[in-house]
Amino acid sequence: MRVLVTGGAGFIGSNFVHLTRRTRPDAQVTVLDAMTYAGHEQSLTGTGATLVRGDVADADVVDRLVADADLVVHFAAESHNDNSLREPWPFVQTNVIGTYTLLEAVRRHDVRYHHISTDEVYGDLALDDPHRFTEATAYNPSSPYSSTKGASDLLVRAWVRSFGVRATLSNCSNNYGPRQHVEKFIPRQITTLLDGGRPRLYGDGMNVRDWIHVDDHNDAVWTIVERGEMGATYLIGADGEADNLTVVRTLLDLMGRPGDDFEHVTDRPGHDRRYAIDSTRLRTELGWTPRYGDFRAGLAATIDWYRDNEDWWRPAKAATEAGYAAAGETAV
Ligand code: NAD
Ligand code: TDX
Repeated sequence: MRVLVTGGAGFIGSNFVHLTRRTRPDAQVTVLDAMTYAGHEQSLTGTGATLVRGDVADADVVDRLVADADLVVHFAAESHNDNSLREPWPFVQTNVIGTYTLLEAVRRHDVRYHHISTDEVYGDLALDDPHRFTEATAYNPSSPYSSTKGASDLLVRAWVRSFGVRATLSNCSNNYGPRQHVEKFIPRQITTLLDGGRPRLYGDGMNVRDWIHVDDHNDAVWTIVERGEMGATYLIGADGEADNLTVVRTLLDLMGRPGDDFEHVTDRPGHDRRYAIDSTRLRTELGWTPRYGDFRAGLAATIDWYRDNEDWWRPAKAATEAGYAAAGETAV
């Protein structure tokens, strides 16, 4: 099978390529990646994948690559909420126009398509809300990032209904694991701690995210690609709710630092309070279960990865921190 993976030099996409190499060694993988600040060529070392540098919104390169594929898995996106608050345009261009461009190509060439999306399209929940997100939850995105992801999901659904495109969709909760950019919460705190600094918690630190190991996410994606109902959406989650303060305290403990050795900083504007996924549909209809049940052990392994791979993250660290400072992040 010839698989085109967009955004395969990023965090989740590169882990998808590694997982595919381990579990489906006969697949021929081509990665289409614009190699933005978030793309790392090193992340594909040893996978045997062919890397094509190009933009998912470039109809010519997309058409050529889709024509030669049996399956497209679309990870490419501008993915960071804080960046979307500073400069929304690249999010509209890549997440909306890029998805449109891919949909037109898979429609033309009748190629199977899987769309990677996020639980953030559903907005947020109160801390004491007994409900979790399901496939029936109404879209209610908060940020420029999540609204462009929601828009891209709606394009996919329309292309399925109007043109018979063979597509499935998945909306996953917060991923953690190796090769995640240092702008994101967990790698930012780990690398700051490795540098002797103090973790930085937005606001009161009580915001809740539903953490899943990146390999569990990608295993679910393969399950949906192979067994999912055409046109359907599946929510992917591993019952991993934790507030940010607890995550920071766990990292401090694992790295031998006192539990209060962090600072509160300026809150993110419009900061979603809580995400929580009910993945019953995926589990009951497709028989999927997560394998990484122990979040603390997963965090310990992630710390080890960043400790062992400083050459991977070091080049981006100073510029990322300078970006946060320039955006006005200050201790409160
Ligand atoms: P990432 O920022 O680490 O990687 C994105 C990749 O896409 C990078 O390699 C980048 O170079 C590439 N890219 C960006 N613009 C492009 C363009 N115009 N053309 C081609 N390539 C382009 O992101 P990630 O965290 O790996 O997220 C991957 C996907 O998963 C995204 O669609 C995101 O919305 C979704 N998602 C992420 C999470 C999470 O916790 N990180 C959770 C749920 C869903
Ligand atoms: O330094 C920080 N301090 C902090 O308290 C950073 C970078 C974040 N935070 C908070 C904000 C969130 O409550 O930690 C939480 C997680 O933040 P991010 O890593 O930026 O993730 P989030 O905004 O939840 O979005 C992520 O999950 C859903 C991904 O970046 C998205 O791509 C995905 O769709």
